[in-house]
Amino acid sequence: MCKGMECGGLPPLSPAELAPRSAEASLGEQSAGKPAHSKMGPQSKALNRWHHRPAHVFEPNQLYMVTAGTLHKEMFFKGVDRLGLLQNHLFSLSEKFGWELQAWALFPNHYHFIAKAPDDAKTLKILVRQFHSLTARELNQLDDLSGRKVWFQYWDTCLTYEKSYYARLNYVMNNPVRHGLVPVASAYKFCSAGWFEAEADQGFVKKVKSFQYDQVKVQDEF
Ligand code: NI
Repeated sequence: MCKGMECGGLPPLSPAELAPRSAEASLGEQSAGKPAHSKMGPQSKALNRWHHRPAHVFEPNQLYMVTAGTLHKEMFFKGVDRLGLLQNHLFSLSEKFGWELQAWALFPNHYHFIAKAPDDAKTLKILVRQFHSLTARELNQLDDLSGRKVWFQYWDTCLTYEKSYYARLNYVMNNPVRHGLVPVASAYKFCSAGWFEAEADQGFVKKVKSFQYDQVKVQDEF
């Protein structure tokens, strides 16, 4: 039951499921080479969709929700190129570690995603750490600010109940609306809502949309 997900030495924010942790640690955010003071290259072009289909079946103890925010909630990833950078790395690292994305919403100062774990859920920590270090490094190259700390911390929640899974799926898919960015979530490019509506069975879409999510406890004051 969600074993192996250790709480990076910080106290839980709320019972059991929310465990904050710092994800930057050893990989650091130092730029490896010279800062490339240039516009985004091929990254920005590849705003591809996640290619897996949405999952239909709830599997206890295999689904995780992750939320992370930037340091001081700064809007570091403003604009299509920078949000695209986040999305590209999220997609490729999920693939690399065998985590199947089910929902995501990426913003200039935070993100949420829900993913299904591979056999070894411990890789989540490495995935997030790499995600943060790669995106911070590229951002810092763009801004010519080598070594700047970009990410603050992240929280992951193992979803143990079916209802809480559906409610959180709905929560994440509607997050761009909650943050006042678009009237309809599918209009926001850096969220899974459009993909979900297009790829999932309509019955499943309807089901997820029917779940209330006002009571879902998520770090989301951004
Ligand atoms: Ni949010």
